[in-house]
Amino acid sequence: MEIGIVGKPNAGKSTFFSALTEVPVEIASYPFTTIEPNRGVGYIPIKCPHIDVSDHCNPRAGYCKNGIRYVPVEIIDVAGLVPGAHEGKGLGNKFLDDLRKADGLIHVIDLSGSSSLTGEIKSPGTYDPDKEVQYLIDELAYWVEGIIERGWKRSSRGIALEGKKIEDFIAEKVAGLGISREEVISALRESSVDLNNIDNWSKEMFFIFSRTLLEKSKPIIIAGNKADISSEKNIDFIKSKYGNKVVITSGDYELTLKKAAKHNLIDYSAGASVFQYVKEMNPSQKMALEKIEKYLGIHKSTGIEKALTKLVFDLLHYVVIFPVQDEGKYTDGSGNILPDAILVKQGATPRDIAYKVHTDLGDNFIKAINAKTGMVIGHNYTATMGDVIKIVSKN
Ligand SMILES: Nc1nc2c(ncn2[C@@H]2O[C@H](COP(=O)(O)OP(=O)(O)OP(=O)(O)O)[C@@H](O)[C@H]2O)c(=O)[nH]1
Ligand SMILES: [Mg+2]
Repeated sequence: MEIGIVGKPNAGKSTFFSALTEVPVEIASYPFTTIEPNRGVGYIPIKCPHIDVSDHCNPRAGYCKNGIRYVPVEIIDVAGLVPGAHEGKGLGNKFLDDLRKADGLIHVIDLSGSSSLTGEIKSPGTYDPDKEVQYLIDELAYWVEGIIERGWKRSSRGIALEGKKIEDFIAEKVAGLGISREEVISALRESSVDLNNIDNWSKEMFFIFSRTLLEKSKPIIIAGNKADISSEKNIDFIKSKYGNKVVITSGDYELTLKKAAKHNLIDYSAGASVFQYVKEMNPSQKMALEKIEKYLGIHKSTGIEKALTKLVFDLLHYVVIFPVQDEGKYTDGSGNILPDAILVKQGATPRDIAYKVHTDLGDNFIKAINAKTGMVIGHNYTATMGDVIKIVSKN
């Protein structure tokens, strides 16, 4: 699973990335601070099933703290995207190719309205953050369009000659974007493009189709960021307009909390709504943390982990399951408790899960057992969050 962070320059993408991954990166109040992509691992917190059998578990990747398992997800932070990037404005849109494999995107917007679409900084309330939402979707669609249009005329003639189906022709072009043939078919249907005249698709047709394909293949959660300096009016507006597609965030506060926890000033778990003071600190540290405490009292969390969780669970429809060998002890062959927590699509069958664990296990699949109930899982079972599953195979 890979998630990309996108948005205009100075929206706070790298701060958000660093808060999520704890990878130290360059952060500054001038546009295009990031040029080369930053890569790291973020974590999704879920209740750990180890509490059923033990007081601990042995994660191979990620970690477990106070009964909460932190499941790893790859995160990429890229350069700022400006309006007209597809025509070469700013750093252009070529760098988006680093997001080809991303399953979904977090769009960081400056909810405080303190920066323009090109990243110019002014005082909060100067700019309209809602403008960021639309132009970004358009720019991403232009990027997809560019990939589809490459060599289109030449190869579209070939389709007619070879008798190739249009969906296969397009699916080959976009396979590198992680887009499936089924998604191509449904985007062709939904965008009502002319299937009998593909040599003469208008610019508009290409764009509508590309945007539809983008919506299907790369769901986007909006992070209404810099909420610590945003007006209540902006927060209420964005929440009411985008509902469950938006999370209110402060990358800056999350980064401060993570740093304070690292220096043992406070005890704080990623995504939590409270933290505890651990030792004496200087007055300015204390003041900064008290401000964050007040913010958490209102918003319940900094929203950083919540944005990632919401994207993966609610928009991408994934669940976390735990494969084990011993369904009584929740262990692998070496006695490790719940070593793996894997992300699978909601609705994955037991055999899909077996393949996700190991190709051999999928090929030799016999049956799966739900460790919590001890019952064999039927073919009509669909993976549910936190399931512990034993796969029985031929060898
Ligand atoms: N108040 C506040 N400031 C923030 C927040 N996140 C980032 N900033 C500030 O916004 C400025 C830009 O932050 P970056 O994280 O470098 O932004 P970016 O989107 O990665 O910028 P580019 O790499 O230039 O595209 C810096 O001065 C940050 O300190 C936040 O949540 N709240
Ligand atoms: Mg950056």
